[in-house]
Amino acid sequence: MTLKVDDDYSSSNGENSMDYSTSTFVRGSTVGELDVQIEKLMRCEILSENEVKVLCSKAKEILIQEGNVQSIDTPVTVCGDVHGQFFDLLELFRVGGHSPDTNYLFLGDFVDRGFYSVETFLLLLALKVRYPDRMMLIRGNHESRQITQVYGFYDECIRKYGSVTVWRCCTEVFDCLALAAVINGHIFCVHGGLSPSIQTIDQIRVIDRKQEVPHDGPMCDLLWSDPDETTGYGVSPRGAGFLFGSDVVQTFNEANGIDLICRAHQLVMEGYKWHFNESVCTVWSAPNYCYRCGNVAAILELDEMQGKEFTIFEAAPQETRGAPAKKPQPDYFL
Ligand SMILES: [Mn+2]
Repeated sequence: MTLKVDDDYSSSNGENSMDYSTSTFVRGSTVGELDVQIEKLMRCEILSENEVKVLCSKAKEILIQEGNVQSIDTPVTVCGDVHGQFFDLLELFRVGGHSPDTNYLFLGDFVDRGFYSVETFLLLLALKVRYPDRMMLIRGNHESRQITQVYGFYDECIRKYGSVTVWRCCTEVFDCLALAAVINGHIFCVHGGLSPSIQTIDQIRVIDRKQEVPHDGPMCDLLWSDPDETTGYGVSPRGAGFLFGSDVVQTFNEANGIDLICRAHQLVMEGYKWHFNESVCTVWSAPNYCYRCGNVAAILELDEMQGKEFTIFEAAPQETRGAPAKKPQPDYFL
């Protein structure tokens, strides 16, 4: 099968209850070391191969303990695809608040397409290890060995490290990422959408997720499907997942006590989009996608009073970016 792509912590009171003092040990290395790595990554500098190995192994330990469906309380800010657009991720943090002051849920597709998938993914991962309850990461269809070999992340790892080691470490982390999240028990969050193989959220909880994204089946569908003006399920033009209609959403939401499905996966020029009488929303967090689409991006801020607010942001100004934006675009951008 040919896979086609795109184109298209909970602290319930928001208080810092943990002690983040530099003497604390986080799984074998000091918080101080981790903080230094985060500062480095925030400057868009890569970590050494050895640092990546250690970071990935800590991240796997944390992620594998999480359920397939993460339970999250508000306040939390939900973000869509980032796709290696590192300087736009910094813009996202500038607009949405820095971690750990703001709790985040990222809906996957951290890598591919942009020039800085390595720095983007490692920064999010370092923040996950540093603040496990305040940084939630779930898997997108690009967090896959097959897709990253076509859309840029693999090549970027080879270019920046000269070997496949870092790519391999990262893909092992991908296999540990959760598949979905439920906020306050009533907002279902997933990268793509629904699956004809899944009627209840409990069915997602029992999937064996620790594997490469399969070409079909429930795990694949969650990461690949899209809402569409259709009835029931339809064939997806992406070659994976399904199109799902408003009737499917209504049935799923009623069966699971859900009143909103929040997903990413599709470029929307306005940064976010409501579907099906506000029972589904798409959040897209890669402004000027692929450095050429001209779209704005959005994040969805959910507060403790059931309030929902989309905040729009634009691409980081050119002068705050690194030089590589001027490099000729590789084929996979076309
Ligand atoms: Mn996607």
